[in-house]
Amino acid sequence: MGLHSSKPRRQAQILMLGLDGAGKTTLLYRLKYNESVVTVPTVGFNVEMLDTAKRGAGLTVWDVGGQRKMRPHWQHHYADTACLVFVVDSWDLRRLGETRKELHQVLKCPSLQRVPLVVLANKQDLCGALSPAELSLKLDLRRLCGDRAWFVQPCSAITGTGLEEGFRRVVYLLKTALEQTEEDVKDKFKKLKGKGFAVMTMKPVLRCG
Ligand code: G3D
Ligand code: MG
Repeated sequence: MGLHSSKPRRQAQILMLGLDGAGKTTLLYRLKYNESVVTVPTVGFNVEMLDTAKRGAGLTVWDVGGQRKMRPHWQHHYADTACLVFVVDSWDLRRLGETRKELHQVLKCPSLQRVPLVVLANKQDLCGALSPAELSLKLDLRRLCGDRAWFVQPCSAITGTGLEEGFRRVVYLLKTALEQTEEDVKDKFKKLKGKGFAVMTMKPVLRCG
């Protein structure tokens, strides 16, 4: 398994976005290690590979920093995205307006036009977190998504609840599924590094689904 296997493995690129503090990095490493990790604000991006139930195929998950100053750089990751995962802090009602604005902005981009969307309604372990139905209304997802395939998955990166279901849903929704190989992923990785993006990790990972 991993980047150095002799047979090219097909990869679907999953772009994971969301405001800073939504729980993206915690979630990624909860999936990877099945334990909580202490995170620092992501400057640049993390990249991890997940296996899927489809033999010889995997997901490459790009966890891109969500701080305000990082958001203009999100667009550099749009190319070849097979599914967009947008992580929301369902408990922080004060940032819902900002969340909605950023999500709308991302979905307007022509290169993401037909890309399916999975919203991970994170932090469901906290009392007062919005349910998926409430979140869909607050983010105006039905209108925003139009005929785009989309789904809202409740989860908690702290307990792990709902994460595998969320990524199973990603696999289910993939349209341009699994067309790329690990060589393509390595090329993209090099190009982004060449543009001066900081990368925090790139390691092969776990089984999902
Ligand atoms: P980001 O990568 O989206 O910026 P992080 O977010 O993964 O760095 O998480 C930001 C903070 O939210 C972290 O707390 C993390 O522990 C917390 N967090 C992430 N997911 C959950 C969750 O599902 N439930 C709860 N209760 N907290 C979560 P700190 O205190 O380190 O800032
Ligand atoms: Mg992060």
